[in-house]
Amino acid sequence: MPRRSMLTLLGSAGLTTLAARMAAAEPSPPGSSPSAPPPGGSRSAGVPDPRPESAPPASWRAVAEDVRRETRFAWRSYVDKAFGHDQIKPVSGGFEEFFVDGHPMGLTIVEALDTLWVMELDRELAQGLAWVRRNLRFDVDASFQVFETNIRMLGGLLSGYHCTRERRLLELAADIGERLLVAFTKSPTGIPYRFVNLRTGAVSGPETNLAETGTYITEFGYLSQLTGDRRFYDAAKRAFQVTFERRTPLDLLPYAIHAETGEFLNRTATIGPPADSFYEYLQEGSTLFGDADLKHWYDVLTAAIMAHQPDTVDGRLWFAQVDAYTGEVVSRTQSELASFYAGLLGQAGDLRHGRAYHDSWNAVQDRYGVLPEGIDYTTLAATSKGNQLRPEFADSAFSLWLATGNEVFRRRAFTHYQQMKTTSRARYGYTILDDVTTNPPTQGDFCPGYWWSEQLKYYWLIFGDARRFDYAHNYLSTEGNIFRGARR
Ligand code: DMJ
Repeated sequence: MPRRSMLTLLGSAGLTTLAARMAAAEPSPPGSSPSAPPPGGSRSAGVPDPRPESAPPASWRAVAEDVRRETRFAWRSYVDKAFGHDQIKPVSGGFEEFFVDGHPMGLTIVEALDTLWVMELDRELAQGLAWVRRNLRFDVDASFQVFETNIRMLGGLLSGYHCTRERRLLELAADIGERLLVAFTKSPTGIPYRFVNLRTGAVSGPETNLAETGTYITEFGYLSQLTGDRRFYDAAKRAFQVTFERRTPLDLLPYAIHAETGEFLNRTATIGPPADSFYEYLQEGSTLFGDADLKHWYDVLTAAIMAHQPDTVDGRLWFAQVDAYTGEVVSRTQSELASFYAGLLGQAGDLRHGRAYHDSWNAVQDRYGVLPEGIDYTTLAATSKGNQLRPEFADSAFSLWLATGNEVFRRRAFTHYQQMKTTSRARYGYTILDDVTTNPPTQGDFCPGYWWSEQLKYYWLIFGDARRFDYAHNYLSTEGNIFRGARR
């Protein structure tokens, strides 16, 4: 947030009222016991001791300034060691490309543009913009993953344009949007292929999934608004409609789908990957563009999710993976990426379940310090022990804080930030962790592009009172890109 993202349309009076309501009525998920066990109450062998939630700092502004300092440190390392390459390797000082081996696209720069702008790191922003003007071209004879290119490159260019009004960013956005659109128009169903050759328009990868077919409407819709060309919005919406119309009799969606036949390729429904941002973009698209169809589709699918997937264990709310035709539970593991869903529920108005689900993930943060990539939620044991420098928990904290004003979410984001500094800081920036269960956690050597677009920005916005951000009216995409809310 997913992930995930965004927005409140509440003014400060609304924030106060909601915060008071939340404080008065601590939510508990359906079927939960009235007194949940303390965090770590059902700890299994080999799992680290729980860590207490951080006390609030003396000055939130000082924390925000610290975030800004760390961003500048990481940016300088990137410029020094890897400028123009997609991603830095912060331990060794090397680099790697994300889209095509041997072909740098400046991914980190594009992802960082609006973050640098909103942090008022204008010198660093100028360096990034100069690189983009001089070097970024999309006439590349190679296959690009449509989903990643959309949320990262198109989204990064659009948010960069929204913040800076730099004309070249919009030209590049329109160019890449046109090249990605082919993945939709060449599909007999309108469900996009997974890959497109940016130069030739050759498409490939018809076996796809919900996240990769339904995470376009906010980038494509914004591009349609800026260019006056409806084709982008219409293509993204059609892919949603075709998928929605094929839902099972339970109103659930299996996550794997074939772009050419429209047939589902499996039976499992999940709110996590590879479905997650499909639901996010239905909700956010409906709000952003006032589209009643999108809202209806979101409501129908969410009602089914809430009827069949909630699973309460030890008083904690989780979302099981279920058979989309029978509702039978098929897995009680949960990806860290699913933690975005707490924020999505909150921004869609279901604060009770949003809070409850965030509480569940907070218990995981208490236990491990840094969330592992995957857990068995019946024991909280790590089923996948790394952490790819993930933003979802902080994203949800930001969304729920915006929606409620409740300080508990800001403190959780503060813990997230402190843990990241303690475990992921390296000589040349911030890196992924290979194992969060060792003491200290084992570092890998890679900084994903989304880190520049997501958690740095969430931290800055939630800890500081950012002058360049409109806290009442805003929109952040699944990649954390700002499409609404820049205060110039
Ligand atoms: C980001 O690229 C986006 O949030 C995407 O929707 C899924 N998650 C990653 C970061 O974990």
